[in-house]
Amino acid sequence: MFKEAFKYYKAKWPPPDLNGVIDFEEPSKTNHESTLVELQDNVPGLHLSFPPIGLQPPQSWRCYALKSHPGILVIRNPFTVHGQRYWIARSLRDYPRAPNRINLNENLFASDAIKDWWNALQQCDDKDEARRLKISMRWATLGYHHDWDTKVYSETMHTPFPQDLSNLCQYIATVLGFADFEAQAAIVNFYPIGTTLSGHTDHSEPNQTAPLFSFSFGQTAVFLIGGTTREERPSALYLRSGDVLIMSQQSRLCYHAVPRVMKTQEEPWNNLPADDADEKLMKPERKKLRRDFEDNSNVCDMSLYRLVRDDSFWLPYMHYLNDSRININVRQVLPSGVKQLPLPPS
Ligand SMILES: O=C(O)CCC(=O)C(=O)O
Repeated sequence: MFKEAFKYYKAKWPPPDLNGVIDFEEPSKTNHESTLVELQDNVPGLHLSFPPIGLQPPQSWRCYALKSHPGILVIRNPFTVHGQRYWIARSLRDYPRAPNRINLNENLFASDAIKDWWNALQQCDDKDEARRLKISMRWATLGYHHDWDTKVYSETMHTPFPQDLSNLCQYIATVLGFADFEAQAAIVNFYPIGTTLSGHTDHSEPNQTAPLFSFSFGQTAVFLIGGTTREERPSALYLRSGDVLIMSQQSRLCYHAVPRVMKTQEEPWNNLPADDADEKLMKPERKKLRRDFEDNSNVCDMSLYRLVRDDSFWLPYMHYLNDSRININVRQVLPSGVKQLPLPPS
């Protein structure tokens, strides 16, 4: 069932009928009403204030659950435009650098490693070479680095997790009632249009009860969520730029995939609002918080946050996003209260 659905939505010709894809932008469409539950009154932390810079206040979030897939939650783009730009720039400029790992450096000697992929891409004069460099970037790992061969996390492949991303997840987790969540590992997936991610479960984490947080930016994905076996029929949903998908409880270990990344009509990362919500968030009542951010520059890179407002800085990011999607997929690895993974037997 899962494989068939994957093939159906991946197909170039004939193109799939997308009418059955659950659309959080138009929740009242067709038969989705029976599938989608708007959660507003049941979100424990909707009253919370002081979201991290770049997030709208939770009172304005639209949160959904899927009746057919208990544990799947979706927040429809809770980011401000500059918030989206910040996370896109972090994903492209910063996360593919040491100490994080990237697919391009797998199996290379350290001396041959690409140290700064985004910069190399910007410096590349040869159009074909630049295209190759762009589309060959597929993932970066942060924190506990996913070992694609053994699928086992280890302390020897562990580097500090970015504090800003941890902070973002912690806030969203608290709003949704998962206050114990600790962000410890992430995969940043890069999807040029036409690429896919086939069906799999995420079961490498010793902690499989903590939820998984998945952030989408750029072009739109068709995302499949199934059951705990490949035999169950999956549901298809659109994940658009800014959407946050949470796999919790029964859905944490369910099969999922991205069979299609498709060009979107809307480009929320480019639509600078006439009424600058971010600017308001940085005004007097936020002064103390801003001071906290600046005191601890790790929590949010304020200089990057200012830079993404500048159109000439933003231009190369806009070009990248014209035909690509980015997904930041964050997990807790350790059981609550545990400080590190057991050492392997000697
Ligand atoms: O790109 C996505 O939305 C999903 C990514 C994913 O499933 C993964 O990294 O395990």
